[in-house]
Amino acid sequence: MKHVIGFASIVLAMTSMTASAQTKWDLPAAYPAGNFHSENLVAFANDVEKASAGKLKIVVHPGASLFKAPEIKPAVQRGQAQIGEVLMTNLENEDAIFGVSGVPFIATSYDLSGKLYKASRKHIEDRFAKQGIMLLYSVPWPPQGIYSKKPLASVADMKGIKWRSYSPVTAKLGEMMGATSVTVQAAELSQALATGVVESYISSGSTGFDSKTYEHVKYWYDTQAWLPLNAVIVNKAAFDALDAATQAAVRKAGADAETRGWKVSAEKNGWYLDQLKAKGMTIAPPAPQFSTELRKLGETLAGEWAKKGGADATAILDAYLKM
Ligand code: PCA
Repeated sequence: MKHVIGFASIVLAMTSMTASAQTKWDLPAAYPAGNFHSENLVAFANDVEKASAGKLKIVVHPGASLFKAPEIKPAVQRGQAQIGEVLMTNLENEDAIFGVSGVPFIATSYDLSGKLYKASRKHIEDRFAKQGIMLLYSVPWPPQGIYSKKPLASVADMKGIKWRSYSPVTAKLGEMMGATSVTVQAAELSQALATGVVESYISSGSTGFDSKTYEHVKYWYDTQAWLPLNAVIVNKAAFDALDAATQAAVRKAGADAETRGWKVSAEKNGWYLDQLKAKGMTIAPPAPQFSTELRKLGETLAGEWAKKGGADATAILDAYLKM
């Protein structure tokens, strides 16, 4: 018996030694495992594990399996998750500046989005920092276009349509077009389409593909309205608890993931749209009238955003326009 106890305590001591040698972080994410953002997170986690010689293991939990989209930021802030991926426009009710990449028709290409990100990054970083959060890296979704069951020639065609929103601005846009807006996060979108709760929404080819929107919807209008950014955020206390070499590994892998993510997002955009076409969808530019009307609504929304964002929003837009 004495021998058994002795053996057990040796095993226990060894286990706690391994535990202290390796730190494990959970990384909740809201999008499916096959999505390019999620694949990039896994590549990032692998890079960190390699560069830290196994000292830091980051476990990616895609598909809103650990926390639902709106719960991820609070979870990271409270330290329930050490790191997580969030859609920044979702945070815009908290602070307009977080929503800058979701303002309609300000940055409508990868090139312009990159500039807007450059102009706004410091402002966003400072806001997160005040909440004990570190902004590690950011990657855009492909350009946003409008999915619809029926063909759309003008904003009037949106009247009374059941519109899915994913952020405050997308909800407002739906209402301005006369649609009935309901907020549904990506993880519940397939079901909302299947049950008829949703018949139209604005998003990328990526989310249309992931949610099998093509099973219910025939049209996607390539409005290129904006390219919203996902951000990977870290609990600062958890980061500070790492040794300097591991911190450097996280920063380096984050910077690499950012470069890779922007590239893959742009490359895969075409691939996603091809998949939608292959499934029988019509991918088309918006009719001139529809396009003009949408831009008008966008101007109103951008004006409201600039007002809410105050001096910082003005500083961001000024810097952006000079780039
Ligand atoms: N997909 C996400 C956000 C933007 C996008 O392209 C979604 O529709 O929820």
